[in-house]
Amino acid sequence: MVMSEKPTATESDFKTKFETLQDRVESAIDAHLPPVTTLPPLLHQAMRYSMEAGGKRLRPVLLLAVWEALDGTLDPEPAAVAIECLHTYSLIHDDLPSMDDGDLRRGRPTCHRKFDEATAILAGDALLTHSFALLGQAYGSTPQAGIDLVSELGAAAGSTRLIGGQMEDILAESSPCSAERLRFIHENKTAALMSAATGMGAIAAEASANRVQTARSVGRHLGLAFQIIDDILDATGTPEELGKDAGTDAASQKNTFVSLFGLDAARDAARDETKRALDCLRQLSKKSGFVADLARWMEYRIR
Ligand code: GRG
Repeated sequence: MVMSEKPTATESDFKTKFETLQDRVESAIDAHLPPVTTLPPLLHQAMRYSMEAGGKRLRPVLLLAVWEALDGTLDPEPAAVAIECLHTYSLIHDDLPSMDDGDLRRGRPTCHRKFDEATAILAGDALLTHSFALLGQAYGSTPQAGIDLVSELGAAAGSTRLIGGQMEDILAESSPCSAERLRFIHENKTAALMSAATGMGAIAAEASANRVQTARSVGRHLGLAFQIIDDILDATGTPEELGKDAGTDAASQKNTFVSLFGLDAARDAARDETKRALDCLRQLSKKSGFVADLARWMEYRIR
């Protein structure tokens, strides 16, 4: 059995740092999205509606934290907003009637329920496009970093990663789901963007290719741990503990790590991925304490 590590910061100190980074993300989102009055206002209202609906901001927070741990000097905020725009587009499209047909997202009616389906499709498209335009505009004076950021995000979001994971998840609803297939879905629907977040943090810090690769591995392991922990909590938590419905995976007969391997194996796998993320962080930087505590506090929820 893999042993867990105790967080080094208290829960309250960890939360304070997390909230500081979240606040930085909120201000950057406001600064880098077109105002709602931009023509056509309906589209820009829908984009901001979904972007400003809260959410944990995990990906941009990770990006900023890795950039800080590597003493970055370029402005990381446009990159942080770009990855959150891309993530939000994927949530808007995932909620559409032709996909998950969701009613609520981030505690509010989904974009297509609040507006209509065509507006939600276009708001998702516009956020996806905006994420790349933003990177191009913001990093034009440091072209190598700009190209690397665009290619990191583009590769993670494309047909072999995020979109491929979503496709496979849809296909797995109507045909058997093997361990390999579930791994592919988790690697791509969840871990690809987390890995891009930590990779982009290192690129915005102009780190060496080796360091960028280590940073990517941190995000990948954190993403896998995050997904398995999410599956465990859905099976074991109460709505009060989770702040959202519990038992939804079992009710919808969803393929999850828990349904395929059972709770004990899922806990072991989550601890193993957390440990791998922590090992990569030790290689990445002596100043990666906040990201390490994020991994440890995440895992703490399944103890
Ligand atoms: C439509 C291309 C396309 C992809 C959709 C995001 C997604 C892929 C599906 C949503 C369902 C899901 C459970 C995906 C796994 C990734 C994940 C855990 C998304 C939710 O991320 P959080 O918890 O959300 O960070 P917030 O709202 O906090 O940002």
